[in-house]
Amino acid sequence: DVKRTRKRAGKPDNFQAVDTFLLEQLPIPQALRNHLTFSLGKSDSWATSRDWYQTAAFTVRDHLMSRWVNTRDAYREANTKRVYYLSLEFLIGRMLANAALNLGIAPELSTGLQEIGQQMEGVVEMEPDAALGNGGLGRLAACFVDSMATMDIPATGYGIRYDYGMFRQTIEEGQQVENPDNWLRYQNIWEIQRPEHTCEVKFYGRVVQVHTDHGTEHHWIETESVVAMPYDVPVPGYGTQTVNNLRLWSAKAAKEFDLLHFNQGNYEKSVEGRHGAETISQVLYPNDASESGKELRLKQQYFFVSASIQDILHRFTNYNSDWDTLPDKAAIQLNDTHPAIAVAEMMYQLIDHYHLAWDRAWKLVTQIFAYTNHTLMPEALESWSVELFATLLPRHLEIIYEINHRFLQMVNQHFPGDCDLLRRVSIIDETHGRRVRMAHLAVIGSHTVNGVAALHSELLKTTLFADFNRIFPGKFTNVTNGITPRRWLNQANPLLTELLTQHIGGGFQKDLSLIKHSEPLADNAAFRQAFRDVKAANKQRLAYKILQKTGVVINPQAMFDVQIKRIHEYKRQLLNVLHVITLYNRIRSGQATLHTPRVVIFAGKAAPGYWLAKQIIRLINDVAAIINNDPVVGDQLKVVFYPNYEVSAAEILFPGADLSEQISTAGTEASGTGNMKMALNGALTIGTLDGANVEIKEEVGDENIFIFGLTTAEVTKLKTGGYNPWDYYHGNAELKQVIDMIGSGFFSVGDPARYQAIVDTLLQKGDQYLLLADYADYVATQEKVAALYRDEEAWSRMAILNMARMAKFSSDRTIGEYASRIWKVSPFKA
Ligand code: B1H
Repeated sequence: DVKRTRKRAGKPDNFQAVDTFLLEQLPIPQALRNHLTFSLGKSDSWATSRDWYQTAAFTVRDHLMSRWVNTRDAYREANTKRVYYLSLEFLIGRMLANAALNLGIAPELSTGLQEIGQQMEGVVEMEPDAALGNGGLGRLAACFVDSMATMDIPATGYGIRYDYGMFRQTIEEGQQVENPDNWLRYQNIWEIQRPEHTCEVKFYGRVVQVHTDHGTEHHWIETESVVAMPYDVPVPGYGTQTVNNLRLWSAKAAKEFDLLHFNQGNYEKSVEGRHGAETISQVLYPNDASESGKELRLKQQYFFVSASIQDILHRFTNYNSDWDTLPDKAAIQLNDTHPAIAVAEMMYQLIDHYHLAWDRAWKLVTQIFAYTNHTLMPEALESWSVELFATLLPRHLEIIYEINHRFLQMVNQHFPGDCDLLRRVSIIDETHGRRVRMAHLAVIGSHTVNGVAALHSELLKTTLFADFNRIFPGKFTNVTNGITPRRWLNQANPLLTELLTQHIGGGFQKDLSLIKHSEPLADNAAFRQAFRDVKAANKQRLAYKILQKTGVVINPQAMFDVQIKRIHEYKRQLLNVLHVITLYNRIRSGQATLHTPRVVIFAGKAAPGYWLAKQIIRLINDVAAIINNDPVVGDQLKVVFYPNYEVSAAEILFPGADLSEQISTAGTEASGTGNMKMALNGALTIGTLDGANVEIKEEVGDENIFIFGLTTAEVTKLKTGGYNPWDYYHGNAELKQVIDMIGSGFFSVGDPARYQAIVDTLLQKGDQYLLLADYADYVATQEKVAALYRDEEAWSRMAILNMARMAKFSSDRTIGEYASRIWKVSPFKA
């Protein structure tokens, strides 16, 4: 409190009372004109569409600023407990329309732009996506910051300001090509550099022990430093004054020029050193759900974690003097193990820098940290070689050894003599060379560990973390994922938003439980018609985008069957392809024309090093080329690969979907969130009992979802009993025909071997994800889907019920659970 007074001294008492700002009071057309002149230095006779975007962005930003400033001042003033969400990914997308929506000025902006001859839709499209994430995990972080601001939870997101975000995908001759995402090429209006909050981050060097009167001190010396420069991004809540902060760190060379090299006249060498430091924040690793194992990735993790923990502790010491109150002021959530080094970093700073005793520091750590696990996939579980750790972070390796030593001692006391248990739970994996297991560090350093859907959290307790669940009973819990209804309903689907508002009133944007009031409308024929009209318009919009991006003409009357997500074997895009080819064969054999025309739409990126996933993309495009150009097929079936799936594309794709494909092998998809986005926008789901599909089924009712395939238990049983894909291949003539076509070059004329590897994974290599086992049920269930689609009243009734029963999947509900059960923070109104 003493320090706070000191900090505030020198400011006039009424500083905060200045709460009316002239810029916000200007009529929007006037504000737009001002910015065009005074911020861009242009007149409308030579303004480009990008200029208009920037003009609009500056105008909306003016409406954020005072709330952003006031929110920060109010949190400081009240010295409130805060949540820190640490994530290597924030997949935000575009901000202009979202900020305008959340601030409640979207209609004025739209009419204001019209008055000066511009269309909102076109202006919005000039903004590059902030694609600082891979997929679901990164988008979840973006939905969470939106919800935390909307619910007035004092929260800061910490991440990396990558110079290049997720690569941009183009399709050339059917194949994925990765292009750099130079999203910062033009001025980024949504960030403000804060050089006064710069931190120093150290790497390499060695540790020496220094004996003092107070005991042994550890000095980490001869290190190399990198500067962490923060850029702050405002996160406006919906229908509230709260604007929270997202702080993204950028790496800068510690010395702009290495003077030694410079003085020796070696100008190039001095610039090289700078380059080395700045590569740390240069690019997002694009390996969704599998680890890269690269030294630079560990550097990225430590870089942003160290800067963030320094920032958190500086803020704490500025306003507090008793370390034991730290858990009353800070809760830190680890978004997967990517920031798990924070556990060691907090110990390092508390002990080596602030001179706390080990036990006191450790108690604080375990009261502050919580960890969210997002996957059971073994290839995603992070571990770093002890040698790399020893080189890059020698002091942290010592700290991890000490944490591990004390932990194993504790385990040994509770489970005496169980050496195998000790080996299994140790932070150090001794079986694959010596490696540091980041998940073990995260579990041991956290008070709570959660999975992201009920099934996933149960599997965590019974499989991956079964030992830890015995050691720490009660530490493991579930918090089912959610999505923000601001972006994924209101912004993406304005027509549906308007229709809902007419019938149930507004308010569901902020309280999605209100959407249940649309349930009775499922039985209202006029509403069903209006609902179908909305879907038809969204399909038109999507069909037009598809034409623009791919040149494929599609029939908007057809069922839009949509699978959009990262390309991964476990997500089974290949199973969808097997079904597509089955339909094609049925058409060709003249068995019956398909009574339900379909457009099967795929979108998603493959990790650049994941060769088989890239082959799957190529196969989809090859299959599309054959089917789309076969005159026998005509309008009955079309296949589309929509390139460069990103948040802004998702906003067009989800509202245009009739059928949502959620077909991962049971037990592999931790949650999924696209499943929620599609159901909320009135698509029906065909899916397995995996991830959050299970809870979607519970909400919508068994009769309103198409579930097929093996359950998790059946998958395990089949695998342990010895699964043989050949049995299914020989037992199903249609399946055999489809696989033989892929293997014989039907879709790769002149290059019959092209898809040998795909066929081999299904037959020779054991079909790890059980596509063949689920094929027959999938095809049969698709027939039921097709039949229902022909009954448009029954279909729309069901689609309305899906939408009406999605309340649970608001990320506001999710954040409410984290806040009360894990973070122990309450809303604070600025
Ligand atoms: C999810 C990841 C992920 N789980 C490693 N794990 C990464 C792992 O770059 N990496 O190293 C990046 C991402 N992402 C997803 O999280 C799950 O697969 C989804 O099922 C889940 O909905 C989503 C959010 O919880």
